[in-house]
Amino acid sequence: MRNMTTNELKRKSLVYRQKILQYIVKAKAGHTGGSLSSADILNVLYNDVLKVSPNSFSSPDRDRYIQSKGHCVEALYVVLADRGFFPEEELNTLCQYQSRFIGHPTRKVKGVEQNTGALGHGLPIAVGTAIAGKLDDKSYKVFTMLGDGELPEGSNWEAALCAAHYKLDNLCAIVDKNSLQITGPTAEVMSTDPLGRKWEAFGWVVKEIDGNDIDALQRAFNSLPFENGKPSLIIAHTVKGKGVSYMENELKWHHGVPNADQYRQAINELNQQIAELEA
Ligand SMILES: Cc1ncc(C[n+]2csc(CCOP(=O)(O)OP(=O)(O)O)c2C)c(N)n1
Repeated sequence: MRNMTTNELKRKSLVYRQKILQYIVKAKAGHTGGSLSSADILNVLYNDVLKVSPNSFSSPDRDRYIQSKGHCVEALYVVLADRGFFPEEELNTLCQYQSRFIGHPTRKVKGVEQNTGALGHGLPIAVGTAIAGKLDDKSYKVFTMLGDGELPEGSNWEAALCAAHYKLDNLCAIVDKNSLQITGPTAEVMSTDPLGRKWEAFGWVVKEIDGNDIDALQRAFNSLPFENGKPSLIIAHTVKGKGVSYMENELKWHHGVPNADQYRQAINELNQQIAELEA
């Protein structure tokens, strides 16, 4: 946790978006759209919510964040580098032969709690970690972020049942609901709506917010747990490709890599948004 103003956080999200693109271009690979949609969630978590730092990362009392939508690792790496878990220049090796910065989260990178990327694993691990916290009488909180296209994995729903059964009010799951997945709109590939009512039926307390709104994210995280004795779910409505006009809501940017002209335009657009924020 750092005491940053909301405006500082908003600026940080824009810089994070630039860095996500920078390292995806350098690697010539990456999950662009879903990293951009989730940048604000990760920003608020790591700069305003999570009690974890490079120094406390080995402490049993640290808060845990497990990234279930592991393919969007570029966003996580950029935020972890900014928080000092490793030197940012190491991200220049992203996806290169023998680099530990592979295209999905790996515990070889300091700050990463769990190896993920096969969808449907993060929530079950988060549930186990939250149960362990209760058994050990620890006060840490457990957070996990899922994609809406990830939710059809059955393991999520077993974990959802389990979290309510064990009254895991130390657990918060965030669905980055950008409404697109890899092959099409989530509603067409495998509809998950009405999403909130499904989770409520499983015993969770649900809040729906604009997941690209820093204030809304801060308010939601500040009110955890939403109810004592129940796990909390934030449905974060986001825009895939957020911040770059030609990427927003465009399926092909799920894992598209911008060419030189596209990259220049994206950085310019984000610079423009930074200038507007500072005006
Ligand atoms: C078990 C498993 N099946 C399939 C995939 C391939 N895959 C990678 S990303 C993706 C779509 C995920 O969509 P969503 O969770 O909505 O991610 P976002 O749109 O936020 O990037 C799929 C099916 C995978 N990584 N793991």
